[in-house]
Amino acid sequence: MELASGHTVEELEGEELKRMERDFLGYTDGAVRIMPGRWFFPSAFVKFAENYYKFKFRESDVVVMTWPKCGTTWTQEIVWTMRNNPDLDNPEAKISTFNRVPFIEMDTILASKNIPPSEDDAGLMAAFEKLCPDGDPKEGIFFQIAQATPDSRTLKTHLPFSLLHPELLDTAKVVYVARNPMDVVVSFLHHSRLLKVTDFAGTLDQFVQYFVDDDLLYGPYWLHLKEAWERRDHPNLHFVFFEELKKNNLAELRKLNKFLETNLTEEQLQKVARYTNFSEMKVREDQQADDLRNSLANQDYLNSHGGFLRKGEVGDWKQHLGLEHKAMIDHWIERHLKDIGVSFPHSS
Ligand code: PPS
Repeated sequence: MELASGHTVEELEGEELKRMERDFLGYTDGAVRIMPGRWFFPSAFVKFAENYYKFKFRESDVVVMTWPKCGTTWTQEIVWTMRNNPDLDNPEAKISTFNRVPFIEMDTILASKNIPPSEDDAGLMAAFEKLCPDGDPKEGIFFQIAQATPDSRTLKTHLPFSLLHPELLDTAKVVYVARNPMDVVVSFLHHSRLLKVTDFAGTLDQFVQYFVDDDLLYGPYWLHLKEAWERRDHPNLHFVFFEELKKNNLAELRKLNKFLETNLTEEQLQKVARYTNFSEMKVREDQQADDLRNSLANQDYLNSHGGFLRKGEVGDWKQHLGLEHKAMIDHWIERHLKDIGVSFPHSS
């Protein structure tokens, strides 16, 4: 089967599918690899692939693009706040970032377990009915909300450039965030155990193996990064490292100020920095826990291990990964990233 992007679909089957369904209890409806690339998704991706590829970006859009767990939520909150709330007086900020910054392919992620029963989520459906009065929920609630959101949109995606509109970068601004793979693995393991859509039941060893085999949700991190890195000189692409954002926060915000053309004063940038630091965002996460987030999480795991904002640190992997895991990921870096020329600052 050929997709609008020219990719073909390979369905997982046989022993491989059985193994995946044993380790990821959330994969209840099959999974696919999108070729070339080996991008890995729940089967529902196929239904929405053309919508994503043809998604109409606008000149006023800012798209925050990352592989999972690289710092999307943090960056989208920074970008949204810089653009919409630099004096911290916009009442819309009370809505959770999850609902202010449309996540383009969320319908695909939720479809594997068909949760939440989206049409029972009153807040989400109210937003859908307001923005898409003629919309059909079956065609993707999140996708249609993203499409119908008025200017100036700040959008979130984990999709790689090759699965999105080829003119994305000539149309809209993209902020790409990269993070060192050791911390990404630890963060993604937490996420995959926390969320019902993945519900990872395996061990840390198995999870690291899935990572180096490029078999986690969204597929190869290195290829995602490569596609962005190759475009880094495009004037509409701004490349950020999680580690720099953490270490030199204000300096990174100044760079974003220039890229986004937000013209914020130093005082406003300092306000944004404070408002988006880990502890402040964590307080808001707890206060804003909405129906969707609650219904997405395994409650026992949430109560014992915490929510999406876990640690927010650089180098926390050292508390979790053993020498063998490090060697496997180092080998993965050597094999895939060395030639691309990306190295992660402040990570060793
Ligand atoms: S997701 O679910 O894929 O969109 O996750 P994503 O937002 O990309 O990444 C989640 C990790 O980012 C951390 N985070 C932060 N770190 C520092 N400061 C702030 N403000 C912040 N907000 C989110 C979050 O805690 C996840 O990392 P870990 O290492 O798991 O804590």
